[in-house]
Amino acid sequence: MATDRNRGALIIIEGGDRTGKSTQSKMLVDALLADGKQAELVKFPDRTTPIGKLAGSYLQKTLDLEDHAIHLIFSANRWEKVPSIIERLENGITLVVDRYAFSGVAYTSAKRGFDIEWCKQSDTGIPAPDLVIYLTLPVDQATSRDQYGTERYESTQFQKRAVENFEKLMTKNWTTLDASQSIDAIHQQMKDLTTEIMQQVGTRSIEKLWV
Ligand code: Z5A
Ligand code: MG
Repeated sequence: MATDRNRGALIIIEGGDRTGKSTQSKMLVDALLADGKQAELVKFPDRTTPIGKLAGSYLQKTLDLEDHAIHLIFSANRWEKVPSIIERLENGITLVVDRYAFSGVAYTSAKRGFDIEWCKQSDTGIPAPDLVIYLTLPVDQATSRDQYGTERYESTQFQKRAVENFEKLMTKNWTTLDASQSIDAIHQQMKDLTTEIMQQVGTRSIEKLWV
């Protein structure tokens, strides 16, 4: 990486189901672009690649996979994007990522017989975020939002266990936002947080997650 050039920031948007991650990720990228910043949206699972198509079929319940195998598929879907993530960050592009390894760990470890440390291993070494914005909403409110309920994992008990697991993964570069606020209010807070981090990353090297 050229040391005299500012890199982009790696901003992760996480949270339980229907907390507004996709709505906010898109709004954030649009706002950064409107301000003349370089920014792109990344989404996991990326259901467009051959690996991501397996994850998509699993979520839509048209494909059954053993629980360890699907965990590794979600991780592989991130690893296949690592070269392009690093390249874009080094080229000064800020990436707003809608779900990342934290979802991978939180959802798999909500299954019986999985511990968090095992779940973290397959994503260990992918680019570490500069900021994680974690959206919180009581699961009962999330389940009443539009489009809830047909994919795998969309049950209240499973979601509650996943949310507990997210909370075990929090570190100091996480910021929690109340997802029951209005879409615009959340957006403004996310934009302020992101702008501040973009100014801070400078030429700092990209770290590796959980290393
Ligand atoms: N999964 C996994 O197991 N392992 C992994 O490694 C990864 C994922 C990466 C699908 O993910 C599943 O994959 C997910 C985790 C698992 N399982 N579950 N459960 P996905 O990201 O593809 O899921 P999705 O279909 O995009 O749903 P989502 O991400 O949960 O929703 P969202 O993006 O958070 O919410 P939204 O689409 O922006 O908004 C939902 C609705 O709420 C919509 O009608 C909005 O207009 C409305 N909304 C949004 N914000 C607000 C506010 N502030 N107020 C009121 N209404 C709002
Ligand atoms: Mg979404």
